[in-house]
Amino acid sequence: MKDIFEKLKNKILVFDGALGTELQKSGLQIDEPPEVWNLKKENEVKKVHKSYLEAGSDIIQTNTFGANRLKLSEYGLENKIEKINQKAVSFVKEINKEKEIIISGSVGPTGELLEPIGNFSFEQAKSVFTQQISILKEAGIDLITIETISDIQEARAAVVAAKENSDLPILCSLTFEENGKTISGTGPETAAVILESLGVDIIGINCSLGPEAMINVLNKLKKSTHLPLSFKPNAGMPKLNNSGQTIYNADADYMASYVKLAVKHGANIIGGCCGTGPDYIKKAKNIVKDKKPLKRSENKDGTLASRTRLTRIGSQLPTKIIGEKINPSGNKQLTRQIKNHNTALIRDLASRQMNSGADLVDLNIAVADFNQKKFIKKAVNSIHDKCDLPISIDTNDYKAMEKALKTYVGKPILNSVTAEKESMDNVLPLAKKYGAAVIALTLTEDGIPDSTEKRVETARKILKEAEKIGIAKKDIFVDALVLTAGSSQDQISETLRAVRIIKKDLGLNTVLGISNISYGLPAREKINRSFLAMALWEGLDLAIINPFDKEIVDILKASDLLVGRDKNAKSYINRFSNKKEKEKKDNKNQDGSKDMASLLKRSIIEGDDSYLNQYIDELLQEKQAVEIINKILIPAIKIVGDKYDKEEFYLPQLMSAAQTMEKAVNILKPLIVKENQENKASLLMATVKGDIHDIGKNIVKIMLQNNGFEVFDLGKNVADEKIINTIKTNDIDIVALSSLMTTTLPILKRLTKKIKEKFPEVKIIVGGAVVTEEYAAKIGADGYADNAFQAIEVAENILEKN
Ligand code: THG
Repeated sequence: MKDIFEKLKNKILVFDGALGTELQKSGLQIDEPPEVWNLKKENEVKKVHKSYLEAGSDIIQTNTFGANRLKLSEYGLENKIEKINQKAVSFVKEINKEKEIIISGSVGPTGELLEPIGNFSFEQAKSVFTQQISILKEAGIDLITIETISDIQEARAAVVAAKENSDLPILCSLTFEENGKTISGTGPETAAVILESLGVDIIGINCSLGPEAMINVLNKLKKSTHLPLSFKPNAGMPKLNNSGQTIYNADADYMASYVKLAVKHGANIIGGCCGTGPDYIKKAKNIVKDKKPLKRSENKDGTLASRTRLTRIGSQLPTKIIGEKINPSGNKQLTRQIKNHNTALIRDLASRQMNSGADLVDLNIAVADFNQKKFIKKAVNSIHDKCDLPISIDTNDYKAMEKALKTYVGKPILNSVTAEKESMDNVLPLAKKYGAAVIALTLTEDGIPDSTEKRVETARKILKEAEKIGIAKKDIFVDALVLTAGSSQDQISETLRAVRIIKKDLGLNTVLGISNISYGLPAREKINRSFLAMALWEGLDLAIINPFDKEIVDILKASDLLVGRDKNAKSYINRFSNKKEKEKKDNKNQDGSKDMASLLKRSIIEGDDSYLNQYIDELLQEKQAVEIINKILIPAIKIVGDKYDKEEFYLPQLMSAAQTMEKAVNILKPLIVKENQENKASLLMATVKGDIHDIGKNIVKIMLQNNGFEVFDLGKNVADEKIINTIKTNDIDIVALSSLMTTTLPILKRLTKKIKEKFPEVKIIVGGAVVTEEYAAKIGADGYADNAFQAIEVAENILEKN
């Protein structure tokens, strides 16, 4: 193989098309995994590879998409993992006689949902990827292609595994939904930033959508990363033909008609996913043959990200706030909670700082004689479900830092590294490995340098070490260290001057812990506010402050206008125009007492269970349990549904709202008088055989239970017989089936038919990402639901009709 990066410099490369759907044409059964054919029908697999080679593919992918131990174990094949992967590589090697093509080792998702959305840990996922990637590497692939990943956290685990076990180039390709985000809410720009920071070499998009919808995603990727881009659309959305086969409606000409556009929007590699074949690849090759890659330049701004949010930091952009309140120093209540591994206050501080204007939240759990490593995962996850801001991991315990890096979904900032050898040796490699930015303190083995010049020198030293291990300049933020004006007045101007020079001479972004300045002095906020304004004049980019001090936030916004970071005073006007000032009654009654109904409603919407018991107890003094459910909880969850539909909320928020709702209902249930407790109907839920995704189904389940249905949940990947038997033994009224993968659509059809034959009175509802209303009608289902809220409506409509 020639160097892929060399080739990418002035050529558009062509990937292959689909393997699975091609193998189905030669008889692969729908519930048979394609990888089995590496053992049973190797000639058929080689035939497909060869057809792509002849069509002009520069990169050919091994038949190993589902060849990880978890997926294989669904078919009892986990013991054959070596053989299946090794043979797959040998097939491509065998046809690659000229050694011209790049052998791409295909690595698909584990099929499990990672924490905090699911229960599978980062470590568990990493271990599954490590095993498969190590086998593929030994077998001789040229490129690791991690693809069809819909959760950025799973991508993180896979990339870290790949980096840890090989030096091969890495292509990481995500799957986006019609709304232009991954299923768990990550947009292309955010994904690009996270993947780039992890050291991925090529970023890609594949599957799920046809080429038209994918061009928009590509366009956004193009603007947010300078890395090469890979583009592998499906041949449109899958449909079923009359004999039950999955078909794709887009033909080769239609697919090829988008190739030119894709190149124009930055694609460096073109291929196809489900439903595409050699005829399309041949046409694509012809089109790109004499096309040159689009030139793109690197964005030099600093970037941080959460799962759903991207924050840019730079001299031309508004100053960003790091909220400092999650810090036990001087806070007895927080200290006590941290010692008890209680996260209530951390959650509360995270969401309140976000609502007060913080752009990031600092997480500091340093309590004396306390094992941070044992608690930090819980602490990070408590921020996850309350607040979608990037975090600053403020600890000097390297073990705890690593744990936080594994847990946090996004690109956080490490707070901090110093110029001490031990610190640089530990922190910098962690930042590099897990894709984080880093705050560099101008601190040496001899303490804080006492002059501007020595501080700048110290920053330069850290920069040099960081660049040595490949950390980008834009990922380093220098903190020239603020001492208290109470004892070190002469140091104030040294710190401020250092900010200016570090920006000018080293070209690095800067950060300061503003509140340090007033330590030990009275009326601290006045000093903090004045000092902030001075630091902003020097060009400070990131301010660690207390966002609950509305004045200091206002001063920051006003200063941004004065120093030219707020073009046309846009955000200043937006913040201080009359209409904004008038809003916010903060859930208070007219007499100033707290309105418990609003607080409970807000808890559900924000997915916060910290004070559920308290709110419900108070409400029960004057309201019936049924009334609380009907008038407060159900309207709250409807608001969540609306927000989800409007794309203001994503899956994690939906999940945590639904879980909070469930907890509230469980508190109230025992109090409801018998007659109201009767279930409306019994309903069976399952994800059909072969389908291992149940993220959507679990939400629907909670919602249905909360709405009075008795739910029998059989889980995921459920065999037909088990479903049939449960209908019989539990006298089921409604069966709700979901399918998230195109390959399981035919099973949905088969099962619907079986159920209708045996139990004509039982009603069937179907749903899931790949199911359409048209398809539901075609297979004879009684209802179709697009989301959890519709599912309830549909189920209730069915009952009314009976
Ligand atoms: N640089 C960097 N990181 C930092 C600092 C810095 N992290 C910690 C600190 N300095 C910034 N954070 C705080 C947090 C709280 C306070 C000051 C700075 C503080 N707390 C009150 C006290 O200690 O008395 C108590 C507040 C309360 O009761 O809630 O002042 O310089 N990179």
